[in-house]
Amino acid sequence: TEKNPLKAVAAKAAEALHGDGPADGVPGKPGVKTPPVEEPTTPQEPLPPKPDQGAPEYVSPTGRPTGADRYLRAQGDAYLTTAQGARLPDTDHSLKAGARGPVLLQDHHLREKITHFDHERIPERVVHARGAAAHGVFQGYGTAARITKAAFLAEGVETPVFVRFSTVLGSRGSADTVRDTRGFATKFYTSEGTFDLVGNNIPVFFIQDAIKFPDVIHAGKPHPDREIPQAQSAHDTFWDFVTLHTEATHHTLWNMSDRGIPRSYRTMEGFGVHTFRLVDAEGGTTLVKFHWKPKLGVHSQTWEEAQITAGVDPDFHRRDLYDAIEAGAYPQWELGVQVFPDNPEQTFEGIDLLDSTKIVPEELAPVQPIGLLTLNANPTNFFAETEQVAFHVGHLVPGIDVTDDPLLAGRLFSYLDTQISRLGGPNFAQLPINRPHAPVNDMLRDGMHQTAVHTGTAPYKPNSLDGGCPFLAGADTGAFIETPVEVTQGRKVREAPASYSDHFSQPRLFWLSMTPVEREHIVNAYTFELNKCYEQPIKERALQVLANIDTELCEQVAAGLGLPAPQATVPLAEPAPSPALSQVGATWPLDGRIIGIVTDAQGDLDGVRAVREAVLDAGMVPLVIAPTGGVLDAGAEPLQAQRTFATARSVEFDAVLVAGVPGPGKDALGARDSKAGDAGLDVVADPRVTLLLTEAFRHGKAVGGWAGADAVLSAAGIPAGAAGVVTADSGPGALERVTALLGAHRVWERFGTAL
Ligand code: HDD
Repeated sequence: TEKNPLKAVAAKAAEALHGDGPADGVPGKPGVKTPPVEEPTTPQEPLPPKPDQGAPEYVSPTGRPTGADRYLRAQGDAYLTTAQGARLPDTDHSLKAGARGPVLLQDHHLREKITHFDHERIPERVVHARGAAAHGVFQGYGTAARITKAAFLAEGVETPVFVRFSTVLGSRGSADTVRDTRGFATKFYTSEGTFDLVGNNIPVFFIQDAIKFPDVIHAGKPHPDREIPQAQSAHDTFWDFVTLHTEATHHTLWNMSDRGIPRSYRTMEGFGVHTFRLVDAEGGTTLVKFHWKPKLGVHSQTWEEAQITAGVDPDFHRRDLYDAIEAGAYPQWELGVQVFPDNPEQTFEGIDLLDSTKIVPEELAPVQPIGLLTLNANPTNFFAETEQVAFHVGHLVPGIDVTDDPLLAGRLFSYLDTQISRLGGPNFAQLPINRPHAPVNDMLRDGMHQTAVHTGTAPYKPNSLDGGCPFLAGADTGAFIETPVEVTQGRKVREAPASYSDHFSQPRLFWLSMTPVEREHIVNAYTFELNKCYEQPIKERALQVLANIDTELCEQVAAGLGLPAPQATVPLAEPAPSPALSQVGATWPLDGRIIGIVTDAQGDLDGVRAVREAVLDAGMVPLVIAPTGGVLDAGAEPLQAQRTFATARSVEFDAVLVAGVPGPGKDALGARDSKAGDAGLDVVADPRVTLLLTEAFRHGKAVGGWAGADAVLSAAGIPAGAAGVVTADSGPGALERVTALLGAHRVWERFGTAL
């Protein structure tokens, strides 16, 4: 009896074809005929043809149609082709010997498609792998013309730029809001060649000499045996290194401060870190440190907020930058310089300008604005632009030169070197994002990924065949000429200058410049990170480092670790604090701030509409949070929910307002309760609303509402009359009060040791 149904089908098919049953023997054997196979699976009606897919209207995250042709078509022509331009009839099925048969090696389209896919990824950056970028424009104020001949810094000159922000330690797919340093790299496509300012959001670095870079990065990256933790400094190898190598103390302290968890790329300062040498038209030189000052102020998340965000929206900073630019809230920074005389010692007020672990307090050398950066366009393609952009501290233009900072010297080697393996060869400058806007006329030839078709026969100098072309430029024809600084002849040594051994006075300056709430955050950060370490000696060593910064800091962290606080082993200096280092105390513009408005169908929807309009008018972003998605209220102007109780989380909002109920004199809680049945969900009782409000409250955010919203707030356990809790009769009234609070970024009074 025949057990295998396939054989039965085959036999039947063969009988139908040949009428004499299947041939005996093995198919494929010479002389043995293989009968065609009848389709053995259950026949199906073919699926109905798909309707034509019209491109949807693009709606921004704020719920507003943008009208933008943002979805540029991926393909430029009507017909799909191979990479060689042959039109294709099908890209969904491999070429097979029969519908159920083997795939044929002959299928050139299959092989091309899969092979290309197999090679779509390039190695991620060895550091700063995770990033986001934007295009923009830089406008020189002309104020630097006195000290540099750099053309792009002249008055009114507009230069296209591309800026990439990044974290340092995490892989490409890691979360944005981890505690880490942020990169702030700017490519200026100037008329005299490309200038890259490759800085960070922290003005000092972990190490003084580039030869230590592999050490600090190996210590910070995940443990090599199990590759954890991802994008974190809270682990033994990191703290092992930074407590043994105490020149890292200053940078580590900045990391443990709120600077390590920025609210947004748009609210970060940037620093060139090293001292650079500017050269004027007469060859005169000045030493400077570059600063980027964000127009929106310097703001951070709280630590709990950052942790929640890493889970609920790991792309928080990337999304924030993209959305802001798309919404037209273009972020801006002023470029400024601290200016120092170029003296032979290269020190200023006793501070070694060649030591990248030291700042010069702004109170000693004010930051003088020299130009304005505006980011106004998102990348079109992440890979082509953000991933392939190649920065290099050696991309300099006439008027900007380097100093002998040993950290900078190693970087001058490293950046070019890394691009060669990351971008697959020496021709990465030909990639569109890396192409200079100044004319290029080099004699570099061939190599991997050469895309230029060079003409001529004489890519060498001197030559006679090209009439000696190209010629060499001089100072008067725009050449980049290294500044002929004196170099003191010394012995070859592996040593650092004496001042490089001061590892604690500037960390102390930073600590003393912090407000109480910022100090509390620092204590909490050290306590968290060190409690994540397993090794007791590392914790003890870390406490010794802290004792050398400040007794109170050390004692508070020691208490959190359950360890005794050691005494300082160095004299504790008493530097004058630098208020410029603090993030607390001023009032900042509100552009792009996000206001969550909680409501349900029973809420005062006209009030919600009015608040939305007022928020937009103030350059902020309103997001309506409702029990479900969809239209809350049709009306002439439909009110749409942008977030639901399930998708909204407090971390997204800078302030949260609860809509009141319509009509005068109603008890909100009662009104809402009585209608709870109709609406299905009820704002008052919903635990997700309670979570939203309590988190916003705990993170020092302004919360409030109008016309009865106090019942919702009190149901969430938020005490009426607490600092930064505002209610008013109308939506716009409540918004006005919230807006007044937002200028200070957070309701700082609300923080206490319990938060
Ligand atoms: Fe670096 C990338 C900033 C020291 C070696 N660095 C990189 C990026 C930034 C910085 C922002 C990302 C650029 C991008 O978005 O593509 N790095 C700094 C700052 C430093 C610093 C502010 C100290 C003041 N770096 C530093 C040292 C070395 C490197 C001492 C090596 C000796 N950095 C690199 C690198 C990277 C890089 C390996 C990785 C990817 C890349 O260059 O293009 O070459």
